[in-house]
Amino acid sequence: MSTFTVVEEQGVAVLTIDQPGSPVNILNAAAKAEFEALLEQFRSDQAVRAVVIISGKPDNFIAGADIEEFVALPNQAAAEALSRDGQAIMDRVADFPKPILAAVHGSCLGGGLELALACHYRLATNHPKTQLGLPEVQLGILPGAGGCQRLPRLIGVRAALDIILAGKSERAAKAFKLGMVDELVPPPLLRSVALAAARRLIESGVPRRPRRGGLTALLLDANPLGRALVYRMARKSVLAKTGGHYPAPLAALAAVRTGLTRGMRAGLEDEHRRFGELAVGPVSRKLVQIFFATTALKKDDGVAPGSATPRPVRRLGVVGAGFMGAGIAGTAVAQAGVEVRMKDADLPRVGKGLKAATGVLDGRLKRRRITRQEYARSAALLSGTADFSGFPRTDLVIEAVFEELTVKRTVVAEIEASVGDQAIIATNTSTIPITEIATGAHHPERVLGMHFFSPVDRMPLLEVIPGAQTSPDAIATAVQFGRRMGKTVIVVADRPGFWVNRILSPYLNEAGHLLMEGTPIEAIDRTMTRFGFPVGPIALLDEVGLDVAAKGGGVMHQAFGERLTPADAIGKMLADNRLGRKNGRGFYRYEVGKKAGVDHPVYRLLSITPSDRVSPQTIEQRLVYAMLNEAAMAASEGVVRSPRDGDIGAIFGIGFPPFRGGPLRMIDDLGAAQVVSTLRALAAEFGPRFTPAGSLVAMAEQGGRFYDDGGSR
Ligand code: T1G
Repeated sequence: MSTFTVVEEQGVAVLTIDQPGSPVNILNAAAKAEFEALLEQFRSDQAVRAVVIISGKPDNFIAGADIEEFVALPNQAAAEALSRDGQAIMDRVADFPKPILAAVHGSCLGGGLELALACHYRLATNHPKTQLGLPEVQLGILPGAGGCQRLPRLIGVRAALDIILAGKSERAAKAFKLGMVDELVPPPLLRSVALAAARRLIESGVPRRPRRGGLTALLLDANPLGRALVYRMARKSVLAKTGGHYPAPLAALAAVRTGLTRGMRAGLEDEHRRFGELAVGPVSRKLVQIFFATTALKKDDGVAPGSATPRPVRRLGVVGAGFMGAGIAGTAVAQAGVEVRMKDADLPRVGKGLKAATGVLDGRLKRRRITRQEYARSAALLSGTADFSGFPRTDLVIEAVFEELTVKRTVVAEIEASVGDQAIIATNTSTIPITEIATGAHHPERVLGMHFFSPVDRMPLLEVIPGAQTSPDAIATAVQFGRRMGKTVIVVADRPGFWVNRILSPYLNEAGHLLMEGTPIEAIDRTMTRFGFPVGPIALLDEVGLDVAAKGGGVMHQAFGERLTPADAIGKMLADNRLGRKNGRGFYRYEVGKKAGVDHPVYRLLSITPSDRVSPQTIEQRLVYAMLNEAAMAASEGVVRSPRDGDIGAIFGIGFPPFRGGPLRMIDDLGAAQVVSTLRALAAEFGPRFTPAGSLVAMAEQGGRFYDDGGSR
């Protein structure tokens, strides 16, 4: 079956790309061969005077090169060749003697955008699903089919680096403004407007594109000295963001620079050489594993396939209009586009909650992620009540009231009394067992946990927690709705701390122990940001809030005993009214809401004299191994359904460094035997809390692993 179909209309060949059996178009070997043959046909066919490339998929133009194909490459030379061949195809398009136009609707990514860039003219629909971008660095590679060369030539080096180095996608309107797209079109008109553009190009050639950006662009983009400054700044910003752990952005920067300094040919050569190096490197391997894991999670409802009928959610109820409730409501209208009814005890509170929920939309409008019309449409979906009116029509209710078992039970009973007999009730909690909350409910099979992370609109993870009696239908409903809210969803067991807080707990405790031994706060946090976490553990405590951390730590200590004994630090901090960032008093100072340096009086408060006695290696080892050990233990208890879920949860929930693949992947990479022997050494020196998990010891003895893929994907 072929990927392309051709229809000729008045001298224009309309080439529709529609890969059979695939939800998206992918430039794999077969598609590329077919495309090249068609190009040769168009070259010699006198009747064809222009070509329009358009997609037959509903919301996708082309998703790029085939990721499956490039992970299977045997070595660097093969990867280099793949990139070189891709470049050659794009060159053929760019040099084609007749105009070729790209008519883009839906995602146009990676090699897909590189193809569009090689075309002589680009049209795109002004639809939110139309996104143009070069996500390659997110896979640990660089745009390897000429993207590092053509994008900067088209839109200027600064705008191009902004996209390439972050692996960003832009909506059509922004892409048009940047000059990536020549014409914006409403979706139903795409084909006819593209045909008209093709005829224009046949008559009068490709129009000259005006240089954009005025004087600044002239100074920075168009002259070598200005560009040298741009490269320097870009490099600095990449290093600040990646801590030097991710080679792809720097390689892409170098390929762009080579091309603009030494010409297109030299640029392409540098580009495919660097692509080859990156594609077989360890970081790309990990990032691709994460891509496949998140893709697989998009199809996993957390129950055995075919065992559940998820309910469609058209109306959501949210009980509790505080910070979490408002975040949930705002994210639900913005992402899922459902009606949301918010309930709290009185109308002033409801009003405040609604305002905070609209805040999510304000943020998106400000960042131009949504248009004014979309803003208005989403805001109109929000309404509030102080008495459960409207709740009989909800399909799912999420409660986000105070973390207190009796309060939550009462609220669940109130919700049950006011909703229809099919509605699912979710409780947002980080510390209370779901089964206990569901006790006393008339329909515990329709009650479950949805643990959102704060701030809800920003944090990408959601833990869904079935109670002892939750039905598969309820689980699948919550998982699917979480995905509609834009979350990556893992289903985890109803054990204290669930997954994320469980593995976080010993790590934060260990940071507390290190601190109480006199390790400076900066030394602890710096060591872990160097390891690759976005923030260090002490700064994280400030973010979470020390009251919240103390409560969570207490629950974990009670559940797991000795091993999870919290350090004294937090109690003393709380006694001094230090709650962290939220009251501007924590381990760090906050000046007008911005984090400043370490708050030195804290040392006196905790009766410590900071010293550099403990080396960064030991700090790292104690913190990381505390987490690895707990992850292994929790995994063996079945807290996560698979190592994949555990690693994705750690990466998306606490920012575990993606290039390390997650804690369970890291254990596989280190080897269970090595992890066990390090833990034993730590236990001998620092105490039994480091005693290796039984499952790890067994794994070490049997030479077992968490993943059976041998680390390849
Ligand atoms: N290669 C292989 N498979 C892909 C793919 C790709 N590029 N893109 C999607 N898929 C599969 C995916 O695994 C899933 O498979 C199915 O398509 C539907 O995807 C030379 C080298 C396009 C926004 O990084 O971001 O070009 O599970 O569930 O939510 O410089 O997929 O059904 O078997 O995610 O509608 C750069 C990656 C490649 C884009 C659609 N491109 N894809 O999202 O569907 S590298 C990317 C996406 C490159 C060049 C370099 C998303 C999507 P299955 P889905 P979706």
